[in-house]
Amino acid sequence: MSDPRIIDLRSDTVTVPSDEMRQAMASAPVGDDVFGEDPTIRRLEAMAAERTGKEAALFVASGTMSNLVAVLSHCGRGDEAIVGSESHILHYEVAGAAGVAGVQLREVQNDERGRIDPVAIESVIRGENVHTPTTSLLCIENTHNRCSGAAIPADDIAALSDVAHRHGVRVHIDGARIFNAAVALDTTVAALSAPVDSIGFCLSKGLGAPVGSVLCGSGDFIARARKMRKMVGGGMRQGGIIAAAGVYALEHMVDRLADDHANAKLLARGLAELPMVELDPESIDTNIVIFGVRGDWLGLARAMKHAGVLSTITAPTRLRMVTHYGIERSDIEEALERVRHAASVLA
Ligand code: TLP
Repeated sequence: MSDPRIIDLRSDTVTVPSDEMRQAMASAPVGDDVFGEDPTIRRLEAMAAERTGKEAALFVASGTMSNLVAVLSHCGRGDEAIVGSESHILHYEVAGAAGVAGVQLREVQNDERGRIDPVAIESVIRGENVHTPTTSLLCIENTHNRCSGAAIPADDIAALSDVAHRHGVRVHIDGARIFNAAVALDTTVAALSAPVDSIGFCLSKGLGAPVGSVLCGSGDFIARARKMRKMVGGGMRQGGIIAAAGVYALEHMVDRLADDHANAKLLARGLAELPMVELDPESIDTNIVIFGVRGDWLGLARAMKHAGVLSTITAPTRLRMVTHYGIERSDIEEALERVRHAASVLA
């Protein structure tokens, strides 16, 4: 290999903090957050509440913890939560809803753009019956990771929330990448969150912070969530050191997400030209590119890795590449060059 630099497109979770972000962390004022005394965490929570248009917010360790604490706070043991068939909660959170919260997940079909039919939601909400669990929560994912990072528009979220609320079911958004959705849809996170009861977003993905997510909702909901976070061991002490990276991320890292989206589009267009690849580049909304591979998909993944281009496998024959902070346009051009070569050797 002439250029040995690894181009890591496995996930936007691989970003490392910039010098400026590290500086902000080093100089952050801190205190004991379990006593409510960490000024930097309080500042981050106030900013997050403001950005999502909610009353209050809670800093948590991860996106997974944000979803788990939301489920614990919205549902009782033996309740049911409705989730999309391709949702992160269903596929990648170690069945925490069942294993920790005692909540059964009921799946409804996501289409390839991550959408859910409101009629399908209505058909699975349980009526009052001695035999059935209580449906207490609907979870929506935005952007939709396993559906190629599709951005779900505010109208779709409102339609789903209307159905749920009509039946007394609360609504949570797994907004791990909600800032990507807002940038792609040219709207605000508050507009996307307005119809729902709670939303969690991640700081540690495209926003480039090393750790952390924030769960947002009403004052009562966040008071409950604060207790649930403590229950799962997520009460932090001088966590302002890491919250400072989140403050920095919200202030400096949101607008640049548009570059990641442009790079993902460039990547998708290049990949789509390869005979082995099945992909409509125009369907890529944000920073996640998922493509089908005709023929030796495992061979292609291995050959790309050997050439220093890292991807992940989302399902047999399907590979994922994610653009992020630290990946420039020139890296995408170089990655495409290497992938073209790897594919031609395989063919
Ligand atoms: N997603 C990760 C992996 O877990 C697959 C990734 O590389 O994309 N919700 C959504 C929609 C996510 O994509 C993720 C992480 C999470 C929640 C969980 O966040 P963390 O990793 O902070 O627990």
